[in-house]
Order: sequence, then C-alpha cells, then structure tokens
Amino acid sequence: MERSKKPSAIPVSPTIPTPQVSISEDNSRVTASLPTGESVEVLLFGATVLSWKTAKGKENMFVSDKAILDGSKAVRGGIPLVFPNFGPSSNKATEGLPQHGFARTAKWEYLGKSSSESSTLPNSSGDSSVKLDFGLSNTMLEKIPSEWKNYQFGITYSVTLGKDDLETSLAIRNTGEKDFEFQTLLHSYWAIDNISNVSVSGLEKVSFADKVGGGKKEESEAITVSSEVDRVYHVDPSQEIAIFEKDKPRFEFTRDMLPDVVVWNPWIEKSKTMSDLGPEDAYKRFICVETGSVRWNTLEAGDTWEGGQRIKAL
Ligand code: TA6
Repeated sequence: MERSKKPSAIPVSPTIPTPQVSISEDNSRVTASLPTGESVEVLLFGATVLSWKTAKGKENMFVSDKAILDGSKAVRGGIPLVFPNFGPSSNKATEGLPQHGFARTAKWEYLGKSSSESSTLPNSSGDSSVKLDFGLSNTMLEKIPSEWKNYQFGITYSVTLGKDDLETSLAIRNTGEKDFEFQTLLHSYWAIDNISNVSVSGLEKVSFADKVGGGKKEESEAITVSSEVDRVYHVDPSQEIAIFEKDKPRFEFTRDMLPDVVVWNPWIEKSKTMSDLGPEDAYKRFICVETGSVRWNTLEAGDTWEGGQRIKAL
C-alpha cells in the first residue's frame, strides 16, 4: 500500500459537556445539572421537586426547614404532587384517602433520563436540557384505604430542566377495566424574598372560590398578600400567569391542560398550627401558585390523560 494514501488523522472533537444525573447513596433523591450550571433535585417520596436552581445558584423552590423528607408526611415545600383528590376527599371513591391524596407521600420509581427533544410545550429551550422520568402505579402502593384499591393506573411524571425553565408534566393512564375520576395539582411552593413585595398577575377579574372567607369572589387588581389567602381559580390554560416581586417578573407560568390555579399562603396564625413549617416567619418567603385540574376528571378504561406546566425563572 502506497504510504502517501494513509488517511490523515481524524480530528477528535472536544467532549461536549452534557447534563449530569446522579442518584443519592440512599436512593432517595435524583439530582440533575446542566453544563451551564442549572440544577434540579427530586425526592422519590412523592416525586417531589425539592430544589431548582438557576445557573447563578439562585434557589427557586421554598422548602421548610422542618419539612419531613421520609415519606411519612408530604414535603412542606418544593412541588408536592396532588392525586387522586384535591383537599379532603369529596367523592365516594376517595373516601378514606388523606388530604391531597396518596401520590405525594408514595415512593416513586426513577425511570431514567432523556434529552430535550421530548419537550411538548411550545418554544422549549432547545437541546441544553435534561428530562427525568418517574413512575407510580397501583402495584407499587402497599395499602390504598379506599375504593381506589379497585382501580389500576400508571403515572409517568416528567421533570425537564432547561436553561431558564422547569417543565413538570404528568401522563396518567387507566390501565384497568373500570373508569375512574381524579383531581390533580402541582402544589408548588415558590421561593420569594418577601411576600409583602409580591403580586400575582393573570387572575384579575376571574372569579375564585375563597376558602378563607367563603363564597365566590372576584378582584380587579393583581393579587397581593397581607393575610391568609386560599383561593381556587378556574382560568383557561391560555391565560398567562406570573409572579412579580418588587414589580419585576420573577416566575412566568405556561400551562397545558391545567385549567385551575390555586393561590395559597397560610400567613401568621395558620403557620403556627403547622408543625412542619419553619422558621417562624417562613410564610414571608414563599407563595404557593399551584396549577392543576381540581374538577373531577373521568378517565375511561385504557385512556390516558396528560397535562403539565412550564415555569420560567427570571
Ligand atoms: O392548596 C392549598 C391547600 O389546599 C390549602 O387549603 C392548605 O390546606 C394547603 O393546601 C396545604 O395543605 P397540606 O395538606 O399540605 O397541609
């Protein structure tokens, strides 16, 4: 063979930094980070997002310093997943289930990671993101203290960390022969510096169920918080919702198939009744803006329901 034809050396491209995923030694948490510095941490109890940090290390999630993280109680903070009932059970099938259902304390399975192409929502942040999938099915639950023990279901919960956003989406499959009804909600605790400087926009002139004062009400201005707030809004997913701090946007919400928004802050007196909420002035440093479908959704045998939110941190 003529030497001169020897192919020239193939240039080796520098290793492209890729998202990193790690599982804690006690197999209770999954952490992912992007080469640009963003990170997310998910607790397998409840598949609860515990932390979401920007590239500069700013924490976007509030977690109480007294939060219980062993699955014996829902996490007081992060993004607990409400399913199959919102609040105390309010239909026959969920009688006996705890407030906000069993999904937020169940031990979920980590199903693996994948790259970003799988994002469903519009203008997602391109390929510098990582998606973590978690699963829960009726077979994984020890004891379901209600009629729900007769239903078969499988839930895939996807947490996608992007450059300046976090997407959390659910696919709920009815794998049994019986139709069932469910409610679901992403009960998110957003970290803020001071509740007195915060407002929530996008719900002006939308009527809400006031769980503090009772009845149905409506407000023409953006929501501000100076006492206990607990409200349920029904508002089309196309309606943009945002949290402002000192008149600057802090979080922007995009919703898919989640027509309900709950706004909650326990304020002073209610906070004192919550043993897992600390420190004492914790209520100043979070606001819950929770997206979901808290009307009763009927899922027929063999069918799948999908919904999700994408949050941009600013
Ligand atoms: O989503 C708001 C709400 O339903 C409030 O009524 C309040 O109870 C809050 O959830 C916290 O519920 P938890 O069961 O986590 O104490």
